[in-house]
Amino acid sequence: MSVRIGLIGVGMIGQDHIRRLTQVLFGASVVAVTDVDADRSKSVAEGVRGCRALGSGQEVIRADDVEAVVVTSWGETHEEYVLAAIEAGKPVFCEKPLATTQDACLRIVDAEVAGGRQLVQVGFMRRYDAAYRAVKAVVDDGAIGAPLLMHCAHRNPSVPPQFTSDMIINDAAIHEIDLVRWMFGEEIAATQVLKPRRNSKSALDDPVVVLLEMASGALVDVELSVNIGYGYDIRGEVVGESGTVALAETGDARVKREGLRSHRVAVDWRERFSRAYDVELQEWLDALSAGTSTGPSSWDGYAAAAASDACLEALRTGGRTTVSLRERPDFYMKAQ
Ligand code: NAI
Ligand code: ISE
Repeated sequence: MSVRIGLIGVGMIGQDHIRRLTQVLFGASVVAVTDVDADRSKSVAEGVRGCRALGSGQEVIRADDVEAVVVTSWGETHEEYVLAAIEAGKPVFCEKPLATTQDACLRIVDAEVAGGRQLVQVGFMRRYDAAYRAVKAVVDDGAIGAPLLMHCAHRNPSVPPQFTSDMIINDAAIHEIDLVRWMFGEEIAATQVLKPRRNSKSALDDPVVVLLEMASGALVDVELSVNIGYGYDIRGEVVGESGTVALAETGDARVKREGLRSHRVAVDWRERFSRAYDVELQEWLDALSAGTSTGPSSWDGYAAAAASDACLEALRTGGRTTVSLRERPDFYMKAQ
C-alpha cells in the first residue's frame, strides 16, 4: 500500500524528506506540497511525478487525495497545521519542535486526546540513529552501572540569518532534551543555562551550556555552538558508576598523509543523520500502512517543550528553573 502524502514547507528538510519519501523509502508518494514561497513550492512540485503545488497548508490538509501530512515549515507554524491535521483525522509527521512553547504543545495533546486517535509523530530522529541506539543499548544493559552524567556537544557550522538566540534552545537543544528523556527513560526535573565568553563571529548568545538535571539526579551538560565553522559535530558520552560509553563518529574514513591523521566531519545534519531520517520515516510509513502509530508522540513533544521553556527562563534569569509536567494521560502510555 502506498500512502499519499501532502507536505507543508519545502525548505531544506522539506526537500530532503520529499527525496527520501519518493526515492529512498517504500510505500509513499508525495501528491501535494505548499510553501509561503509559492515559487519554491511550484518548482519543487514540478520535480516530483504526480505532485502539485497548492496555495496553503490548510488546502494541503483538506485535499481529498492527501491521506497523511508532513509538516516541515518553521517551528512557530507547526501548531496550526498539526491541529488542522488532527481535526481532519489525518496522521501527521511534524518536524521538531512539535511547537515552540509547552502551551502550544498542550493544545495539540488536548486535541489529539479528544479525537481519541494517536495521529501525531514528532521528528526526534536521534532516537533512530544507530550510534545513539548503540549507546542506549550499553546503558540499558547495565554494563557501565547506573548513569551519573552525560556530556553532549551540538555544534553547527553556521545558522541562517533568521536563527535567534532562543532557537539555540527551542530548535537546537530540543534534540538533546528529547534524547536524554529517551536515553535514560526519565523526565528532566530542572535546568540551568550558562553563557561563556561569546563567539565574536556570532551575533547570538553563542555558545551556551545547558545543564539538565534528570529526575534520578543524573546531570547532563550540553554545549551548543551554532557558528563553529569547521563542520557539524554531534558528541555524547555517558558516565556510569563503573564505566563510560561514547557516541561513535559515523561514516568517517581515517586518512593519514603528509605526516597528519585526519577524518571527515559532516557538513550538516543531512549528512550526519541521513540514515536516521530514513529509518524514522520508513517506520512512520509502515505504521500508517498497518493502521497503527509509532515513534515520539505529542506527549514527547510537550515534555521536551516544557524543558525548553524552562531553559529559556533559566537563560533569562541566570538561575535554576524547575520543570513541571502535567500528569501523563493513559492515552500516551503505550511502549514506544
Ligand atoms: P527552511 O527555512 O529551510 O524551510 C522552511 C520552509 O517552510 C521555507 O521554505 C519557508 O518558506 C516555509 N514556510 C514557513 N512558514 C510557512 C507556512 N506558514 N506555511 C508553509 N510554508 C512555510 O527550514 P528547515 O531547516 O527546513 O526547518 C524546517 C523545520 O524542520 C523546523 O521546524 C526545523 O526545526 C526542522 N528541522 C529538523 C531537523 C532535524 O534534524 N530533525 C533538521 C532541520 C530542520
Ligand atoms: C536544525 O533545525 C536541526 O534540527 C538539526 O538537527 C540541528 O542540529 C540544528 O541545530 C537545528 O538548527
